[in-house]
Amino acid sequence: VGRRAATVWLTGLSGAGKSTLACALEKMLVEAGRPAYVLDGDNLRHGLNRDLGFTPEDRQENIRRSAEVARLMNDAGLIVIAAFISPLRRDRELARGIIGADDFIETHISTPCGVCEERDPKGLYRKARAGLIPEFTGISAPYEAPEHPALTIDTGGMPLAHACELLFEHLAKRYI
Ligand code: GGZ
Repeated sequence: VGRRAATVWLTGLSGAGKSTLACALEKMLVEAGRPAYVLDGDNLRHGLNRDLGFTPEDRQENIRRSAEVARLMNDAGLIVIAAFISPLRRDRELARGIIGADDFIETHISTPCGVCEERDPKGLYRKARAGLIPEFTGISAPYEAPEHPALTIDTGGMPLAHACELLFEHLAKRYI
């Protein structure tokens, strides 16, 4: 009763902290008795989306398929936490349309590019700077920040637990 499903859509640069935050929030929700599941771009690209690269067309298809999966999971009652760079506004609008505007919680993980590059957990920024990864978001491909996100979180400026708490509290009003 009173438990709506929703998709928390995390958008932001590689290394911004989307996956870490998504997993922490999933754990927090499940421990509170609320079924939740993470859809992560990096993971889905090993299976469902293994045929896709990083051209604008492939990124759009990546987002479209993943949004369709999120919607199915929402229909099954799960809270979905979707972690995709999803750099273009038009692709996020596509996802919003598939999932349904009422159930789509756009969250900007706004960690600045400099912080992400400093972290560089997988060495991708270094490779991109060396010209080894074409169309790398933030270096050689665009990132369009959301204009009216439901929430904005800079993981460079706060501890993980605090960021997770902000998201949980936002969901608590309607979805938990
Ligand atoms: C951006 C890339 C690229 C390029 C490989 N541009 O931080 P990661 O490494 O582990 O996660 C990133 C992942 C991005 O997948 P998404 O499905 O989230 O992207 S999108 O929404 O734009 O379709 C990054 C890695 O793949 N990666 N090449 N060129 N990120």
